[in-house]
Amino acid sequence: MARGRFILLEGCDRAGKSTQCAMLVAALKEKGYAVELCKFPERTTTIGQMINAYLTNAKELDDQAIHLLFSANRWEAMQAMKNKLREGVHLVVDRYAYSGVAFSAAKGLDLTWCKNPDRGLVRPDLTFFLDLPTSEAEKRGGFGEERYEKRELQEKVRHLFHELKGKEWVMVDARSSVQAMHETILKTALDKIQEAQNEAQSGELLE
Ligand code: 2DT
Ligand code: MG
Repeated sequence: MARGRFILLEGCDRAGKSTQCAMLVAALKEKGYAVELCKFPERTTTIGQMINAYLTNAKELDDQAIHLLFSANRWEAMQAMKNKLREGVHLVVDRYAYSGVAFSAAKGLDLTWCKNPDRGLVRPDLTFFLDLPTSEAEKRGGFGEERYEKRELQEKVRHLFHELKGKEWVMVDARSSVQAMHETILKTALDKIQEAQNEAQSGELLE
């Protein structure tokens, strides 16, 4: 059996990541695939509750301390994610280490320092980047409710995402319609899943 694929959606705030993740999970399920949604920060764990308190301005933390909590929140999910992938379950993931680095570095922390705690995390097989100009993000509902939803910081975060992006990232213009974005994301994800199944089959022939 082919290992599950790790499909990541990253991007600016209000770009539609959560909507697209939900639509992708639903579409893959409908096609009969085993698929689960993961979201970072995962606010339900003990570490996640500390992160939530920070983001909702209920608690103050040093920039370094919150950075490490975001990373620890990924590490505490790692074994379960690896097990799922091994079982052939596809994971659709809403934000990951790139958000971790982009947001903390945008606050002024050293880029290499920011990257270090996440080294060794399982690597995504496919990364979509939902790009949205900050001026557009601001117009969308809910912007400004949480700690990081401020124009100046968001501009820096967007700039850092563009610095971090790998050649293999799939760029999605988040000004497009929800349906158009979904169609692009679904098609690319299905191609990636099919590629994995073909690889697994050719492996079997050689055994
Ligand atoms: P959501 O709005 O998607 O719940 O994110 N963030 C996220 C970080 O600063 N570091 C991280 O490692 C992650 C995963 C981005 C809440 C905010 O948390 C930021 C927005
Ligand atoms: Mg948010």
